[in-house]
Amino acid sequence: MTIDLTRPHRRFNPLTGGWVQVSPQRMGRPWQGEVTEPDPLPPPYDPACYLCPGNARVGGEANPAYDGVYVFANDFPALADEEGGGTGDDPLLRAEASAGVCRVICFSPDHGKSLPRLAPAQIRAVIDCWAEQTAELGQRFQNVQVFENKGAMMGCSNPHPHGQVWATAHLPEEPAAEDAQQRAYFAQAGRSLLRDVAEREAAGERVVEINDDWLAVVPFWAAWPFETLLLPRFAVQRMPDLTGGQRDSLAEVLKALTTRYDNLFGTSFPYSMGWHGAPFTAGSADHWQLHAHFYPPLLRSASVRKFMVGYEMLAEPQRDLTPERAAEMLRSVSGLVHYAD
Ligand code: H2U
Ligand code: ZN
Repeated sequence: MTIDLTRPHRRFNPLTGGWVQVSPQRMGRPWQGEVTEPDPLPPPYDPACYLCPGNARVGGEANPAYDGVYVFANDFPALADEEGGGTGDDPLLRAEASAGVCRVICFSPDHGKSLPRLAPAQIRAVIDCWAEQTAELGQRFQNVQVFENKGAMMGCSNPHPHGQVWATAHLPEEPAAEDAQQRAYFAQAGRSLLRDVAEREAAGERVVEINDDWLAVVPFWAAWPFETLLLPRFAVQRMPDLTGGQRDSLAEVLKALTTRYDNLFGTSFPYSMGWHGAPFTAGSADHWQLHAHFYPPLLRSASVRKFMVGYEMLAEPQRDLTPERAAEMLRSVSGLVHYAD
């Protein structure tokens, strides 16, 4: 590299085709803005929680006394499960119908235990559920988006560990951009973009967690302070294609990565995470590689968050903390013992 990465520079995100402004010299600037309270650690059962076993949901329906992973149809779905009609023909006021399905996935009956505090076998059950949902909904919909909003800071409505799945007949913007970028790279290089990234990063300074099958790195082009990219170290296009062994080793990496996140600031680390796999579109998906993104908002403590505002909204994402320093900080805390245990 011929440019000085200790001075202001921009980095390219080959997965989306976007750029990020990196400003390492600003790390020391004083902070006089918002300070929010960390989320308190919740009890194992909350009688007022609409996701706990046996409790009534907002719509009135009661959850069964479930003891593992529990999936239900979202009572307030963002999409309608039937084909609407057509598209408008005004090029300036354009709309198109969108159909889909929204479900909620409770990770475990324990209200107080988020992913890092679940046993590996329980995390494996969550992975199996993600894979089943993807396979089932992929038969009817082009895109299946599995994700988790965690923490009030990310707009999560409830601390009970849960995620969501939204399946849509259309391909939404983020996966569409990744589809185009991976396709172009594959056409030009004859190899998978993310397999090349995984190989390039495996021995490098941005690694946070690694085992024989999986690699978690702060990507070179990360926009969020402690953003990570979770990559398989083998070719795989979609979650249902993972073998039992690959799911077990994924459970290990997920537990270790989320334990590091929580230990970093001694708080239940908020984030939005989710999976991107090949869409269920006709034609070859050879250019695709399955992966997960973690986008946490915290910057300097349990209460100081990064805002994506002025310049980010109007120009492009910007960060002060370098991805290399973020990876070093995540590596410096335990991935084995959670602060609350
Ligand atoms: P969050 O993961 O962002 O907290 O969203 C939780 C989802 O749970 C949200 O989409 C749904 C909301 O519509 N929900 C139900 O389906 N039933 C309920 O009783 C409450 C919340
Ligand atoms: Zn609960």
